[in-house]
Amino acid sequence: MKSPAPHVLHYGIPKPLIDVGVAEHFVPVRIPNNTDFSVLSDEEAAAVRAIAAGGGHDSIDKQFFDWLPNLEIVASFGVGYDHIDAAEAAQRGIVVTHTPDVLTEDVADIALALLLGTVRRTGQAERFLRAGHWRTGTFPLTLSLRERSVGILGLGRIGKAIARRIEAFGVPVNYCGRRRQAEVTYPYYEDLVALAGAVDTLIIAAPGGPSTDGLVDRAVLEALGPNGIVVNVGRGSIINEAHLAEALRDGTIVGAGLDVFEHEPQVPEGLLACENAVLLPHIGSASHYTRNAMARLVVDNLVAWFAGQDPLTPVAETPFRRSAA
Ligand code: NAP
Ligand code: 8YV
Repeated sequence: MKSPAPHVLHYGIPKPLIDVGVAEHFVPVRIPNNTDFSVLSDEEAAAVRAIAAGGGHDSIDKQFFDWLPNLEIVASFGVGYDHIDAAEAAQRGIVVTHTPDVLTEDVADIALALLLGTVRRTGQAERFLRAGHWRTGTFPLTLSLRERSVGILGLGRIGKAIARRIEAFGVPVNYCGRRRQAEVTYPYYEDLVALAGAVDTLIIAAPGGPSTDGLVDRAVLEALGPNGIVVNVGRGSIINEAHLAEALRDGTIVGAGLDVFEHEPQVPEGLLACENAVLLPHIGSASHYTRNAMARLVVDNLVAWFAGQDPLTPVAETPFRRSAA
């Protein structure tokens, strides 16, 4: 007799393609507003063997794992998984998967859009035109990418895709991370303040979590200097937002382009008040093409796991294999 299809909880901001994939292969389970655990009986919670984590970054942690005693896999929509307690999952033998690579190029594109928007003030120029000011005057001259030098914090998949684009613009690339990478020739800085002192444009593509929390603070911004620009497509928590708003206001640096914020969708008033900040609502991966690929990868990880195959894209903390078992 065929064994019954696993029950899969689709958690987080709903993604229609994940819904379709889960419904095709599994028994879908949902909880209203993502928070009301009590709507599932103990028996229903015990039937859930997987979470398909849709959009958003609500935490998936010990409390969740306790609540779902037969959980085997969390398939997350997104490459960053700082909202998932992967170490705790590993302890319990629960595999966590994410969606690397499929979003890399789109996120790198948005980093460049933020950089150009900040340096050439394209957003302000468009608002100037729409307001009719062009009829009576010209838009003020702006900064330029020429004679700039870039430092990348987090030279991983996305960081390298950004570096390739920056190189094509003829701008030198430097980087900072926890280790020097043998496969690249860009100058390496172990220390972030030293990197910031050597460049005038800092682009952040590192993950969130305790190891990067508040890394970009007043000292880093002061080292960047009055011609300094910060672009962040990593996680909002990496920047001390109060220090950044102050630095933008008092001229410590000249501009910032941000796709991510510490407490999304809240954006600090201090940053909203800065005309020299370009602010986007976390749209790095938000194209139809990329979001569809991410949703497919979420479902494909679940399908592989329940077919007795290795997960396709597990996170480093949970390198569990089916084939080796
Ligand atoms: P990745 O390939 O793992 O790259 C992350 C890089 O960060 C690695 O080179 C790593 O290098 C470095 N890193 C890790 N911890 C660090 C630390 N404590 N200090 C300094 N560097 C550190 O990941 P990815 O695919 O490029 O994604 C990077 C991040 O981008 C994600 O985690 C996510 O937060 C963010 N993201 C944002 C969007 C968006 O829509 N804006 C979309 C996708 C991803 P070392 O290990 O050598 O330090
Ligand atoms: C997603 C992201 O928008 O992949 C990531 O780490 O930040 C984005 O691609 C997000 O994870 C979905 O909410």
